[in-house]
Amino acid sequence: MKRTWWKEAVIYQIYPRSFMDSNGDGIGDLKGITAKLDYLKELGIDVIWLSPVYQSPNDDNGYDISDYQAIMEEFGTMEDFDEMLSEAHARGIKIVMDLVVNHTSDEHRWFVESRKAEDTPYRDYYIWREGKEGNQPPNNWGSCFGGSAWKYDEQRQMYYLHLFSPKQPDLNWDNPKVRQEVFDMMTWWCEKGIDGFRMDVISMISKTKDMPDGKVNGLYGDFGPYCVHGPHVHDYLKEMNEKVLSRYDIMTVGETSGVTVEEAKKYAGEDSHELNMVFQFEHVDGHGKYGKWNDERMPLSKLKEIMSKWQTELYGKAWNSLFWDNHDQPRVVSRFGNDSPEYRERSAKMLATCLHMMQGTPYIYQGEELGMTNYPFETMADFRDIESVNAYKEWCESGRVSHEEFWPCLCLISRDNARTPVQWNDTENAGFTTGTPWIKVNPNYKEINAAAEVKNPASVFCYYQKLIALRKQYPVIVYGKYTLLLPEDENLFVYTRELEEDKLLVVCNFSSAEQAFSVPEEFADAECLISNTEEREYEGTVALKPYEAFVLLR
Ligand code: TEU
Ligand code: CA
Repeated sequence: MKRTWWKEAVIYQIYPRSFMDSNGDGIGDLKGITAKLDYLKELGIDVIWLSPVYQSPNDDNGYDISDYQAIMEEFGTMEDFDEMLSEAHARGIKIVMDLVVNHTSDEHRWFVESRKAEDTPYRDYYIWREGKEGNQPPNNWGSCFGGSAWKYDEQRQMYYLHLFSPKQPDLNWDNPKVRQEVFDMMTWWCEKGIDGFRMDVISMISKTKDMPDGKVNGLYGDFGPYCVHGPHVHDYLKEMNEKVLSRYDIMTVGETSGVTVEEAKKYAGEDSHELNMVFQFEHVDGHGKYGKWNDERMPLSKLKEIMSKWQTELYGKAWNSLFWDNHDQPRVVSRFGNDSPEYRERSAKMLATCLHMMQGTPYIYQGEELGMTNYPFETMADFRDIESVNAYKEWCESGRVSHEEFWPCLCLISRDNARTPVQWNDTENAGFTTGTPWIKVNPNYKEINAAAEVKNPASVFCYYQKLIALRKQYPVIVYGKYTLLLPEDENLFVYTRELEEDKLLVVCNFSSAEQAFSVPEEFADAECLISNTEEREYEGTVALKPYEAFVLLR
């Protein structure tokens, strides 16, 4: 298997709005990121995935872009960006940009032109359709953020497609002019010296020509079969690779919601000439009574089956990305661990061990390295995310589901759990801002903050530091072959990794109870690389403490 820098890297995702505010307006910004580069260097990460910083009206917090080659005013200036980029590079940290090109903002000049009644060069830059009889939209598709996926435009007197908010019109990738505009913009950023792209919902850029009603699921029809992994998605990515990606030493990761292993091999195959890797979502996609708004915990055997499938079926064929958290997901220690005072730290370390010893490139979401938890929402006024606010309207205010039923699901799964400010220290607003934060700081910042953790060798931060250092020291962690043990066990996640004569044993107790585990004979005199409890011998049958994790190397 070819060895490359992006296979050996650890990536850190920054959601700029919530990372660090340098000018007291309560909103994170580029200068705030620059001020924290030494902290990231100390953590040991190699690459920053920067969520969008481009000009945007912030209907979806920057995932609705009105100018791809200008910086959002609230985040600073292009000079601030250039300074951050050079300061990161000076520390050996690469910068990967978030490329959001399935859609633009409705305030982008392309859309302003496209919606004009008279013909303009931009007329076919988006997906316009006539409505049905009686002012009905072209079909029954629902958008990810609630409501119909079509909006009627008075000026052009047609409907346009928006798989997300009405302020996020989908681009028409079948139009070669659109593709060339995107490729030119990507080249412009590569010429500035950035180190790659994370590609937002890139699996949705090719739609079928026919757009029939979808299978009704709740209030609206499903657009999936017509808009996800569409007829030309691989043609367009191969074109992007040929015209841009192949010309730079950059890394790419596609956000491919709904991707299967087979599809992933096409997007990220060693010789597909498309992307380097993709994010799959099987382990975090909720399919509960209210769709993703589901408060049932996934059985460990199911989680192990999903993670192991990706580990074994991509091995040697395509490259895995590894994540628990991002700006769209609840905090992993609250979702898959135990965020009680007694077990928060140990379960956070256990989850980190489980993920970081796997095959693939690991992603750390801002605050995950501190063991930050979900937010204790009290009222709807605590929420900022368009998806959460619209979901409550669509499920509760519509009367379909009672508040008592829906509230726990919303609080557990809301993307706002990941968007509360990073907790830097125990001063007011956790040192994130000297102003009023755009979203409330988690009140547990007094106990959970970076200042306390960087100097405490037993902290979650220092544990992540060790995991990152181990990945750099032992190629078996990056390139070793994965094998799951005890597949049926509902409490223990146990697997091995092998590369030449090195063999790892990774043992994670996902339960709040003590569990017996028999260390395989072949690991009798193995070296313990890391464990989340005090030093002890791992041989014979051991009584694992709640959420105990350890790694042996022989
Ligand atoms: O997310 C797309 C996406 O699939 C998520 O919205 C997902 O459906 C849900 O939020 C979590 O299950 C990308 C970005 O990551 C997200 O922040 C944007 O809101 C969205 O695209 C539109 O750009
Ligand atoms: Ca600011």
